[in-house]
Amino acid sequence: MRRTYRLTSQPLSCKVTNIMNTKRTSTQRITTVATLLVKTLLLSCALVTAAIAELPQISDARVVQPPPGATVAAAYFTINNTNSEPLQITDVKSNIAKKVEIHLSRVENDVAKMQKQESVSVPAGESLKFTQGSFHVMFMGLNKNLVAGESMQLTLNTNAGDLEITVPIISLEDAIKSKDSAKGNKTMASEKHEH
Ligand SMILES: [Cu+2]
Repeated sequence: MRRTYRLTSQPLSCKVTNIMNTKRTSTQRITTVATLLVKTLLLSCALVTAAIAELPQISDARVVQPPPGATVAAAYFTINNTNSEPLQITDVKSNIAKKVEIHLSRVENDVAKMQKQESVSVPAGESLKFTQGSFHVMFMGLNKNLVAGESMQLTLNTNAGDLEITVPIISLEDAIKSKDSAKGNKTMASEKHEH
């Protein structure tokens, strides 16, 4: 059975409250108990961190709200492969469009083109940016209005399991502010797709 993980776009962290600092103890016995508790907390945190470290981390996920009438949109994010094995993204799925594919943008003879990728590999311990002008998840034949402020679900099928990501939909203005080029949304519709 495939493993499915729900990922948020926030970095995961592990909080440990050091009870040694919050509880002043007067007897040796209580201090020992407190030390044991701290050790247990630290150990369980270390175990949780180890388990999480095997999962890829997704950050900065976003879809720019397409202009009215647009039939395509693209999702961008950064994926960090914290595992010691290469990560293979083999497929992408979402119910917001008829067709969902991984694309790579490139410029050939001054013409911007996008090419479907059968899979994308992220080397062990490295991260890969899905971004304007590079890798992106392309939604073609949108069957849902994408509204800024809302979010959409995207599933990445990988060799580490299926990663379910909640992707915030952002306005073009916010995208420009965060350096996603405004040009991007226009060229996205006019760029040629090769399959
Ligand atoms: Cu594309």
